[in-house]
Amino acid sequence: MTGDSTGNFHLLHRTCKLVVLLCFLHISVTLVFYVRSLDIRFAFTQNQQSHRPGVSTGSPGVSTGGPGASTGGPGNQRERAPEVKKAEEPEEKLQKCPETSPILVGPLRVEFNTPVNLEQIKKDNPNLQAGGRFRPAGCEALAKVAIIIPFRKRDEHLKYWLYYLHPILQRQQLDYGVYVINQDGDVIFNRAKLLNIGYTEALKDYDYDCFVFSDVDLIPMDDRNTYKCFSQPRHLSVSMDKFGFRLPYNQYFGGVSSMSKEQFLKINGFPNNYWGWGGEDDDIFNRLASKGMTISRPSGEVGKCRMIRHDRDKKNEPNPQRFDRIAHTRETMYKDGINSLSYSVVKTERFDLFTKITVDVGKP
Ligand code: UDH
Ligand code: NGS
Repeated sequence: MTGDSTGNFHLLHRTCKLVVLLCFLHISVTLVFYVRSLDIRFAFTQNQQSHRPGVSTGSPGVSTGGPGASTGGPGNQRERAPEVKKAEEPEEKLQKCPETSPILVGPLRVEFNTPVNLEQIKKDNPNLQAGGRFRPAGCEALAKVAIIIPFRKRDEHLKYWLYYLHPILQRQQLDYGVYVINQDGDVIFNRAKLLNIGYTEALKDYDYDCFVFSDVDLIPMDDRNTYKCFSQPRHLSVSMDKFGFRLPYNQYFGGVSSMSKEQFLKINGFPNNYWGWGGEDDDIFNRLASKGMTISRPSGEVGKCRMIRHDRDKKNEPNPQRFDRIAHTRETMYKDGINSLSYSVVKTERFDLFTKITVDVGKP
């Protein structure tokens, strides 16, 4: 071997060693960063689960993490490195949902000829939580809405209501719960008192700020008719098929309406002494008017809805006292309302699609 080739060999040897060293250094640095990123992602997932237990994370139809989802043990909290905290901070608070949900579809086909069943409705709405609760996944809902349904022996209607309304309410990106207030026994029906009870009971469950009061047989025909509250009390069922898709009279406030907690309390809630059919919705209208509130309504097109046809219920005959009562709302509303409500809860049942509260409302 010549001196020249020996020199070349040494140079090549040293270059190789340097390359190997650089490779090793590169792999080590990559490995360190990879392990760190794993740690951050793990900590972030745990943080999300512990802040939003049981809340769906997909758009309607996609679900991850049910009520049983892990909430992260205290050990994991202690092991969290300071830089991990920094990484999760911007993710902690979800952005507010947009004023108008981007996933609405507009007009809907509503019919009551095809039977629906609860098992199928459950499968179609996998993101619901026990008791018929829901929160949108990707954003913080603008309203926390309790939907109150006065009820007795209308199970077939309730199935259609759940079938149509759950997907609509989810597309409206509401943080909502469905409360069916079931009047126990066979005493004459009292719709407005059941609504007062629904308001009271729902608030024991969650910090709702908006209340939608809906008959069980009314289905909206357009999901742009958002079941939320507005700066004025809202009448939502403004163009019903049974009235030829128009308001029966200007002051009509029956069917489906919504009120914020503040608006509801301003009128001392609803009357408790309308036993039987009719007039309680007119009394509510009088209460609102006497407090200087106006009625907000969607357009006739957006406010279209269908009623499930049915016969008059037993024990809900027209109330002969209703005309006299609505003539005196302004005098009676301060002593008859949420401040004078008395009832007892017979049973509370948390079903997958709704919470059913059976109540004893007393008698006239
Ligand atoms: N409701 C019940 N069970 C009853 C009575 C009323 O669940 O026995 C509830 C239900 O949510 C219903 C709401 O109270 O949608 C209002 O009932 P309503 O009887 O005052 O009003 P609706 O428009 O019927 O349902 C009015 C009489 C219809 C007579 C039809 C004759 N063809
Ligand atoms: C009015 C009733 C309301 C009732 C409305 C529509 O006459 O309670 O009809 O009734 N007021 C009085 O009786 C004082 S409906 O056609 O939906 O049965 O909501």
